[in-house]
Amino acid sequence: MVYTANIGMFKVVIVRTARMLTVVYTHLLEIHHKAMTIRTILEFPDPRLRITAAPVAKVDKRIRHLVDDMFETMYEAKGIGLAATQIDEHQRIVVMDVSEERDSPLTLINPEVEFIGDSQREHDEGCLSVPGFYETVSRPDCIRLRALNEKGDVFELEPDGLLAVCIQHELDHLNGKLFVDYLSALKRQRIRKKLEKLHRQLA
Ligand code: QAP
Ligand code: CO
Repeated sequence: MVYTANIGMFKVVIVRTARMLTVVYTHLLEIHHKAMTIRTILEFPDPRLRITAAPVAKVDKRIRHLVDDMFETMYEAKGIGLAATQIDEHQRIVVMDVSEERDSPLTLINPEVEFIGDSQREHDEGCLSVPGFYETVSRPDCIRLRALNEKGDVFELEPDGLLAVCIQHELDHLNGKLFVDYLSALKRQRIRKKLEKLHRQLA
């Protein structure tokens, strides 16, 4: 008798003979399709962070693969959000996870944001592309989001708090904008000089 079982990512083939129950071989299932890559994150003041991303025409296998790479890259870097622009892919895709448990992935493709009401809120922001710097930014508090998910289905959200801040921050990336653009020219220049120095030392 031959049995097969899926245990995690392994496919196990079990052969039963008269007195033995033997696992004769295991092999990786789906590893080819699920292979993910941690990608390099561009850092300020890299001019490629200023490129406006193009809409995704069709959510296909290649887009889903890119989304997987983005999650892998974001989680590895301990980020809560990453826009495709930050890994030099100029398509309108964002991945996020603002949960403490790191178990609530959210994919936004071709996101559109509308501001509801006119209350603003201040929040400390950082950015994987501006490592080591955190500054207070004021943004609209309540928004309505419309986007496609990784299956290509449209969905809507009316987030507030950290999720609303993060969505606006990531959508800015797709338009070539960074949180440092909301700071004074002096603060922005200081950050740029410090990062340039760091990049020279690492080169
Ligand atoms: C955007 O930013 C954001 O400097 C996402 O050394 C941040 O994930 C929106 C990070 C705050 C709203 C509030 C930054 C990781 C991650 C760093 C991030 C660092 C390591 C930033
Ligand atoms: Co950012």
